[in-house]
Amino acid sequence: MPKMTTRYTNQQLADTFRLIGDLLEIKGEIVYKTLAYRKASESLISLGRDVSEIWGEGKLTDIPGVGAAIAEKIDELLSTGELRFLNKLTTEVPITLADLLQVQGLGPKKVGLFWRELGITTLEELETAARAGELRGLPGMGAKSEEKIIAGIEALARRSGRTPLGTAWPFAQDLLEMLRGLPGVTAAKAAGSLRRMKATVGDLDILAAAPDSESVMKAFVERPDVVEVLGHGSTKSSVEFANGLRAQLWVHPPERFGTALQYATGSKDHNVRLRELALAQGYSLSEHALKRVDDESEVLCPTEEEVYTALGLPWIPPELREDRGEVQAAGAGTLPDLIELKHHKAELHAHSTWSDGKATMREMAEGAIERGYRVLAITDHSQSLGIANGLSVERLREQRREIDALQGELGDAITLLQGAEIEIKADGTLDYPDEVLAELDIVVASLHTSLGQPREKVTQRLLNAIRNPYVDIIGHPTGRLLPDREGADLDMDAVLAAAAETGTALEINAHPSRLDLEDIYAHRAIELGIPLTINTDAHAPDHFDLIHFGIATARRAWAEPAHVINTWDVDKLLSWLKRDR
Ligand code: DGT
Ligand code: CA
Ligand code: ZN
Repeated sequence: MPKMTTRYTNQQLADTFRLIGDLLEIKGEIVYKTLAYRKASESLISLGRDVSEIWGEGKLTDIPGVGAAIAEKIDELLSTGELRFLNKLTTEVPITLADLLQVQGLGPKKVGLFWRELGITTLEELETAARAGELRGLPGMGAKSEEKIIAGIEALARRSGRTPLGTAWPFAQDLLEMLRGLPGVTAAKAAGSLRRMKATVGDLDILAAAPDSESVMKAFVERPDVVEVLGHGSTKSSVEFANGLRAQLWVHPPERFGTALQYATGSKDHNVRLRELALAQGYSLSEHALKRVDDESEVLCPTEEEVYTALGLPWIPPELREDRGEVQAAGAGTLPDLIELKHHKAELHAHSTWSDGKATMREMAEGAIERGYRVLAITDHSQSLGIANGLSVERLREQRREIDALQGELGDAITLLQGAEIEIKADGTLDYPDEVLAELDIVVASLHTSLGQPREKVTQRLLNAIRNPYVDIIGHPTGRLLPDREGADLDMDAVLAAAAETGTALEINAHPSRLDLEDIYAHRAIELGIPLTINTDAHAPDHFDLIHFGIATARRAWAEPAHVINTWDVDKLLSWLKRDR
């Protein structure tokens, strides 16, 4: 019996073959090839026995729909935990294209068409293109089919449990703007996990201050994008929107807005901690007021600051309110002096048309200058990432000449760095040799492929990259994609220990589909003295504006400006990049 190193359920094997079938079809393979994978997938799901058992008996080809080629792949998966065929396939066809097939009415032909013609690889990009009317120019497409796609994507979002902050946040801003425009409303604010800037939110909690709630509630539940009213009261209403998001609105009188906002912001655990503190000082704290326990007199708090002040505390930034020691720190006067957007002065992970970016280096540089950046690193993909038009060594050197020329034209408006986002390959080696890395001003190393490897193997890949003296930054360390795709199964203790030893910076990738490192790991990185870096991974100048999601994540990690290399003076940053290791 072969030695089994990895456990795969029938379902996982079936999913793998289904994925292969999907990707091959998107790629444009002939139908009978893709059918074989689909058939094997279905057969594995309805099989009454464990595939690994049958494998142990050496009888894989007895399974209906499993021929020699598929049996070989099952064998490879079960004995090595990997499938070279799939690894190679995903360097040719982006794995995220499979998500597009979940959209009602979208088949592999259309998905392949969008990908080849417009470079669309994710649901997010598809939605943006559909909303911008960019699909209708393609064969067989029109305004109607764009609408259908948008509706299909929205229906998908309804099914998934939590919503990425990047989707919820702009939508909440829209709700707030509408509420602020209503007569009688003196304030409107987001609360709950959204105000705490968690990477994903369960539902939206919105607060409005108004002396009279009735007309405000009515306007809210009657919004045209509300598909269901789940509750309609005078202090609280909840609704579901067409995009699948649910929201509750609380309306409170202005003189009680502070306690209401404090309560609804949470988190629950933070509130429990605060109520304990209040009780110890002779108060009960509720969403309506602070009340003296002895004579039941109320202390009304129109603002949140007044709630915290009444309890003898400085105001605590919402991002910290997770009961991770913030109430104690506030009491002791040791709250961190959190990083803010204004401190962020350098973008160190950005792409251009040299690889898969949508804008030229000049356009990227101009966008960075407009936003007040002092430094921009162009970090295009390295050679093995074929799907992203990764740069050969020759093209990399050609790009250097262009960057130098551009720098000459731009003068001291901004400092351009030539970098690369190099692949950490499936075997753990880096995608350029050391002597090429040595020519670059900055090196970001990232995992994009074979994220599903077993913990030991995928961790070792990251450790190799961290220990390479030319690697400055580990980009989006776990590779997770929000809301549902988990990142690599990393041994984070080992990763953090290695980064602490080498001083390699770990990235908080600010793109809302990543926010990776997540807050808890970034917090531990700070405790270990590991430099953090926050970058948008911009593929167009607009993407620079996503940086605030990364800053918020850093704030949730208790980051102060000095912890984040993007805030450093240019000289300090440049000398750090040249540090001896
Ligand atoms: P979510 O929506 O799952 O992302 O998480 P949150 O934090 O937005 O929680 P949610 O929507 O259940 O409740 C919103 C806020 O209301 C929460 O942050 C604090 C407050 N809250 C809700 N239930 C309780 C409770 O049982 N006790 C206390 N003290 N506060 C609560
Ligand atoms: Ca919520
Ligand atoms: Zn990137």
